Amino acid sequence: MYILSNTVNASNFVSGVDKAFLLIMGISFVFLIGLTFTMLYFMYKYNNKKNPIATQIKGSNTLEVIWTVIPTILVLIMFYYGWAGWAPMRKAPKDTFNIKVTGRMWNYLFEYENGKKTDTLFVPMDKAVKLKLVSLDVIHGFFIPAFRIKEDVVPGREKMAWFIPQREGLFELFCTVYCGMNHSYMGSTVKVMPQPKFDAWYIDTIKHVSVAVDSPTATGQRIMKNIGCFACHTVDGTKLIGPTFKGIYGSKVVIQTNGQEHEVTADDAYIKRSIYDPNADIVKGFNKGLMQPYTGLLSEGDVQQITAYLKSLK
Ligand code: HEC
Ligand SMILES: [Cu+2]
Repeated sequence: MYILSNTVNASNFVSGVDKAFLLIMGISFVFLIGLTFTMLYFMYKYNNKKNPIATQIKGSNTLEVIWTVIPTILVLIMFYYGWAGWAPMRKAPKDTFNIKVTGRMWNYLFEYENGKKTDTLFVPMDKAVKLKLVSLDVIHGFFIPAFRIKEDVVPGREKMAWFIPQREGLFELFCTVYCGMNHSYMGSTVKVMPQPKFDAWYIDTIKHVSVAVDSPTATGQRIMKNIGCFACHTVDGTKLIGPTFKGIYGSKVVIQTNGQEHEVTADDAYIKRSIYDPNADIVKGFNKGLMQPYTGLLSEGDVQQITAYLKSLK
């Protein structure tokens, strides 16, 4: 996969943000150089040997005015460029292509208005794209550096971001907030396609993350990979944040329900309950509240495919 590193005009916000950044950087640089050299010059000119008696300046209106007015003007200029770059980001145009972004430990899920769901963000080129950002657990940070788009994704709130992608290609997408052990898994990609190509991709789908594949268990595995189950579960016997799936089907599991310990057999119903309502029964030795319910994200059919896959993990 080739990620574009040249981001000139990758989105409509690049020039505004870059202008503010370069201006502030430039002013800081001028001050750094200016102050350093002034300091060195004064050290030379006013040292004790050359200038034994120090001159005291008491009350100078000229100086007061200079060091009040000049910084004020500089700060206002910086504010103006910052504001001019930021304000349009808060006001999306009316006609947008809408995508819902769900952040959770540890992946982003992108849902389109036709029901398509992906783990890579697909967007049409030269069209305003509006994102609705929600988090199911903790605060995540949605960041597409090439587009100069960054927005906190806060649980219990709905945030908005919009942009017009202007270059075809692949761009990086990050979570900027350290959100737990596998925070780095939240990295993903944005794929920008010209409108006709995008349309073809958009129409040509079945509803779910999955595509039908030959082997009876491959679909389940693919669904789980796309939605991020393997951030917390393995299939090789290793314990991560959640129990391993190796040999899970039909095994005896000790769980706690409302603090009461008891043993159940991991059958279809148990697996379904573990996916839709994971915090009702907690597997002994694991923590509550880490796995979030997948209600609405996985259909009954998806759960059946997942169960079929888990059954195959002897
Ligand atoms: C953020 C980490 C995390 C993610 C992501 C996650 N789980 Fe879990 N899962 C856990 C933890 C922790 C437990 C143990 C506590 C409990 O029972 O809720 C668990 C328990 C389970 C169990 C019961 C396991 C057993 O040994 O009895 C099943 C089944 C399960 N998860 C399936 C899934 C599936 C399927 C997905 C993806 C759709 C998924 N999990 C995604 C953390 C996660
Ligand atoms: Cu995150």
